[in-house]
Amino acid sequence: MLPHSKIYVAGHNGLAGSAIWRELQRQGFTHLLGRRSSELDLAQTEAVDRFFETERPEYVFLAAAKVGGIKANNDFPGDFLFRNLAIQNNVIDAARRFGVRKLLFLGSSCIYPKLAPQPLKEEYLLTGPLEPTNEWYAIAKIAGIKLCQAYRRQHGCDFISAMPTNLYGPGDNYDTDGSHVVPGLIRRLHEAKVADAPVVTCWGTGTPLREFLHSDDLGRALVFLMRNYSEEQFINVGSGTDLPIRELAETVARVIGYHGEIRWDPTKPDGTPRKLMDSSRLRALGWRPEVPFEEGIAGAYQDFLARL
Ligand code: GFB
Repeated sequence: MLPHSKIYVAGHNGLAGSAIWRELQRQGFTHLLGRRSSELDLAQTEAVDRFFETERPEYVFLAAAKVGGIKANNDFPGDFLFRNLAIQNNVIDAARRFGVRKLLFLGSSCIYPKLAPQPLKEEYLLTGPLEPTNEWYAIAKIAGIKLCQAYRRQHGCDFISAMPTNLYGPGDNYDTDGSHVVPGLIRRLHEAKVADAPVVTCWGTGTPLREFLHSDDLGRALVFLMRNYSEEQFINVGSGTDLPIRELAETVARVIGYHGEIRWDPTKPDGTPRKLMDSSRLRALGWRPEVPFEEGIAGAYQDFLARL
């Protein structure tokens, strides 16, 4: 990529897309393209084609997707499967037909089998059944990986895929029901603090283990991959450490200054017991995560307060 290359970040307002955008700006790329979903519905083939025909982007980061936490995934399986297939099919195929030089497709750690050995290596894909709460999203993401690989084989397209672990950072969705656990807990515990509530109840048992990566670290990894990686094999992007959700809740409470009791509601789903990525392939290329966890959580809380 050259400083003036035309780069389209699909999903540039989302958690991942906005981090990619900031990193591209930081590295001096000047010709960035972004469209809000109200301006361009990526699920509409004709609209996507018109955009590619008019703008002719040279590089594409495909970070647009219908995303959500465990409850949203479980409640809206049809939307998660259909919208994601439509968005990625439209963008990846338009990128092929309109001569995009390189495309990076963003997947998710939930593509791996629910009970795969840990840490999760790239080669564990499709070796067992998926976690039921998010299999619809996972199936769409697996199809996206496969489409990039198939177009590389059949058409010689330089399309690559990266699988980030659970993300958090500025610009997250702080909705209580639809969001992921970090923004969900930030909101829940902040509201408990403001209300001076003696007890707050969180979902599940608190025992599942999750690995978290700050979106700024993801942005650095993805721009690095766009510049340095051109292989069929998709690649994991994780921080390398995980912690129980219970410990995450304690960290968020400490950052926020909530001193009440945290209780757990086991009638709510836990999801997969653990999904720690093996990111040694990416680390061998020279990338390292930089944001310390508690510092990152404190920054996310400041972002939440600023958006209140
Ligand atoms: O972040 P989360 O929704 O995603 O939930 P997953 C992680 C864990 O946190 C689960 C627990 O065990 C939840 O039960 N949890 C506790 C909460 N309190 C809360 C809360 O207030 N909100 C939320 N959301 N969780 C998602 C997938 O799975 O991960 C997506 O559904 C995607 O498809 C994403 O892959 C990265 O890690 O379980």
